[in-house]
Amino acid sequence: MDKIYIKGLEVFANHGVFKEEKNLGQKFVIDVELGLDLNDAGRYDELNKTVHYGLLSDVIAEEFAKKSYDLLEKATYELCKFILVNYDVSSVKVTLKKPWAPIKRSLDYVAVEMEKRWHKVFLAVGSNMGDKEKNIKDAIEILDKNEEVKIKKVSTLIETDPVGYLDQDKFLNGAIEIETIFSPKELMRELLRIEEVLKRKRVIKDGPRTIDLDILLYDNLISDDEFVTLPHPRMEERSFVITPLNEIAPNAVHPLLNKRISTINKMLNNI
Ligand code: PH2
Ligand code: MG
Ligand code: MG
Repeated sequence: MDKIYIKGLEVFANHGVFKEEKNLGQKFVIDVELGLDLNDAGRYDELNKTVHYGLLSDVIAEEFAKKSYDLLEKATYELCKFILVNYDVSSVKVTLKKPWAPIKRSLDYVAVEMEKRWHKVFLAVGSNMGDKEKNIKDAIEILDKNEEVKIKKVSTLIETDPVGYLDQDKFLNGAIEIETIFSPKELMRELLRIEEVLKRKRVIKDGPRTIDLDILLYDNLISDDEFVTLPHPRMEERSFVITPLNEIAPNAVHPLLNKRISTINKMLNNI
């Protein structure tokens, strides 16, 4: 990945745990590393194909001094998020140094460093209660309003027979491609929150629901975490997941099976 660096940007601001730090302020030194594709700017010599580092330095300085946080961690995190959300970059690394930290020792500085980026994620969506299409549209709209999520593709919604618990209405199912700066856990919490907003009640396992939002793939991550198991454990067995996913991402690769979605789709649907 190509990089743009801003190193040693000095900003006077009021972040700190102690009230003296909040009142008096102090010097901070910020290093920023942007990860982005600079090929076209290199080839065509056009400013609008890259990020203007002069303007960005001013905006960072202004944004950073606007707030007063307790922790270097919080100030660093917020700066990463601000840059990812407002600039066309795929990753950002911020190092935040505090050379005048109130420590009665001789030291150069204390610092926090964080790296954040946009992750490519595929979601499954399903509904078999109430106005199914509206439930799914509403869920997508709520997701889209979140600045930490970008909706990239939405599949056709297909009607499917219930799988597992059979004594329930037909489902409407689809797949969604998003980019997000949420971690898997944060994304799962956000999906559960949206399910709650849309009045999902957990009564019967695999039973009727106004909305179900599942994380299928998160980059090519493999995880046995109980809260977010990745890839989604039963996705390759479920035609109601694979069929819409195949429409929007036939060439995506299942990182455990090491097979493309198009291949899994052919095996599953006997094509
Ligand atoms: N979801 C389930 C269980 N069964 N069947 C269909 N057709 N569609 C679903 O989304 C679905 C299901 C558990 O999440
Ligand atoms: Mg599900
Ligand atoms: Mg679910």
